[in-house]
Amino acid sequence: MTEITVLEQEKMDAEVRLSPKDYKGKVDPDWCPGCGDFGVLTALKKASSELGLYPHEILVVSGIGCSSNLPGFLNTYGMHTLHGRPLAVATGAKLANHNLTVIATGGDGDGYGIGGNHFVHTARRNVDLTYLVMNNQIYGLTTGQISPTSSRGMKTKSTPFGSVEFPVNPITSAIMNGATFVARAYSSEGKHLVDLIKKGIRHRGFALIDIFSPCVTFNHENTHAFFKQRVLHLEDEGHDPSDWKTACEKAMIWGDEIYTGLFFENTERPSLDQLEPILEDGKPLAHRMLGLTKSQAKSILQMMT
Ligand SMILES: Cc1ncc(C[n+]2csc(CCOP(=O)(O)OP(=O)(O)O)c2C)c(N)n1
Ligand code: SF4
Repeated sequence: MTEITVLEQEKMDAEVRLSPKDYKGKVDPDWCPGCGDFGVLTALKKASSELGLYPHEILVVSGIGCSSNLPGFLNTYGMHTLHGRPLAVATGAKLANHNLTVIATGGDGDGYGIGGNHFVHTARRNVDLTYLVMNNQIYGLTTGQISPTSSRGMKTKSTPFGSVEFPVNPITSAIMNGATFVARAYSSEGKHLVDLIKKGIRHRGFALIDIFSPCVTFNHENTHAFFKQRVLHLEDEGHDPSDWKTACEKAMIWGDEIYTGLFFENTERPSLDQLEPILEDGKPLAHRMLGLTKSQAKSILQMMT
């Protein structure tokens, strides 16, 4: 019989003990009633409980936006950083403590606009974190301007005659730039989303989950009714996630039918922390002794204050 380690036993106990309520933060969400972001928050709590992760094992890092307020509503470690910068902070945190489950959250403006450069490089480096982008195809917090994923022709406050721009495709961009787990979901399909978040967290490498999360206040085109009529699941069609060409083709479809599910997965490529020689042996960097004398530590602290 295989011996169960203390850690494994703890995890098994945790699965019994921890419920989604245990991840609820002290502050209640201030989102508009009906905002798609509620579904993402609920799904993340459920996925964490089903994975048996303790709140102290999770760090959630966000940028700026309505969706980026999410870590504040959770009872885990959390950081609300600068607009478009959660992936840089999340990468640093993962390398400093590679035992942490690092999750980055934010909106389409945050992630694919101002943070687009960071998105490309985090995918390319295959940093082991899960990135949940609440894609409402608009800037919610700043009250309804077009975002990088807004559809061409969309009328907003900043485009009263309709947007002339072509939108970014997060799925094909992520695949082309080296992300090793690329999925899409719809925030009202809780079970499907929970399943993808669990798979994304378990995946060793950069996992993007682009989530349609309607802004009920400012986006009057991509509404819940819009997605309910159109969303299809790749799983129902027997899609093979190792087939990147078909993944890209399915990701380009936008109209009466829009695909969700796991488009692409590559389990072969090592993640950044697996390639870093200094992380090969021993504890995470955050738990290692610095090897400084008292006076060296003192002078560094003096320089920093
Ligand atoms: C450097 C910088 N530029 C602009 C802003 C203003 N700003 C705050 S949130 C935001 C857009 C948020 O949109 P998105 O990321 O799609 O999130 P949502 O609010 O829709 O969830 C902008 C432009 C800012 N805070 N910092
Ligand atoms: S403005 Fe839009 S994105 Fe922001 S909380 Fe309201 S519904 Fe959600």
